[in-house]
Amino acid sequence: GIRFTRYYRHSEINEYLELLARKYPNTVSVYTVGKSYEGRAIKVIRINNGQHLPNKKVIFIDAGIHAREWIAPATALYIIYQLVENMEANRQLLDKYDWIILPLVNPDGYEYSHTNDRMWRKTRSKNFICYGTDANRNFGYHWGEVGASYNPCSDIYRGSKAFSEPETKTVRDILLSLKGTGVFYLSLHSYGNYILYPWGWTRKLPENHEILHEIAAAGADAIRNATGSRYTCGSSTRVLYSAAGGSDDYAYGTAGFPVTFTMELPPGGSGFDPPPSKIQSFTQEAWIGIKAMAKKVAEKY
Ligand code: 0X9
Ligand code: ZN
Repeated sequence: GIRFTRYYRHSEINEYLELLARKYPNTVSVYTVGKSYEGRAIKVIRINNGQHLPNKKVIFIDAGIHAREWIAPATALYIIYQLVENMEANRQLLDKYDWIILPLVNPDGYEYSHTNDRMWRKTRSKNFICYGTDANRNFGYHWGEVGASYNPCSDIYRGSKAFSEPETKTVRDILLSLKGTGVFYLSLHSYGNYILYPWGWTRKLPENHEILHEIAAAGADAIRNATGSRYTCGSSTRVLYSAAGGSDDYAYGTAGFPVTFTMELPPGGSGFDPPPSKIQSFTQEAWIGIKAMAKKVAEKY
């Protein structure tokens, strides 16, 4: 079975999803939704309560947009593990929503951060002189307007155009396919202990910002009560910095998700590398917050 005592590689993550699909054919479906620049399979898992009702609302979670943020894919795997292997405990949330989870958006960068450069952030597409686009500056909502670079060698390179990367196109297509049924989009990143909502491209607040804040605060409160860890909640621009082209802004602004968050998980080691001994407690704690947020979302949408 899966263990949360080390970081899994891309092939192991995909193998775990396929294993669950074989073990639980009635509740789990796994799809290859795209290929990375270097040709790696990008897979999602869809988790259902077994009833397969039409037009069911969906929660969509992704992780690993940024290569070096290893605790994010680990958390996605933990969520998958809990939802699939512990269905009774999550009955309410599975009766109301199908959960679609994409644990590793950027497998090329993730593998590169394992084999060559631990601090790699971007994709691995070739530019004129440098490699990689910041996938979280590449989404087509106010793309490139602020907090992004047009220098291909920058760590926050926006790409040659919106959705220049196969990896961001893959997420875009999932988001658009969920227009109408998708109610909650969560993108897992690290680090800093933040629960961020739109916008990242402007200081203005979105129309339902009070509800967004209430949902984020429910997550932060649940975590603080369980472990004492503190999360800061607020709009990306106001509590962190402005940066356009993020997946959260696109999901909210174009794909019509009423609730979208970027969750910045805790630091460890030099920041992006919590030691393996921390994986279990960090992922468990994040899941407590995510469940609380999903329950709050269920009161509203
Ligand atoms: O800068 C980012 O892409 C995210 N922080 S990270 O340290 N993981 O790189 C924050 C993104 C917040 N959302 C938007 N700016 N849209
Ligand atoms: Zn990130």
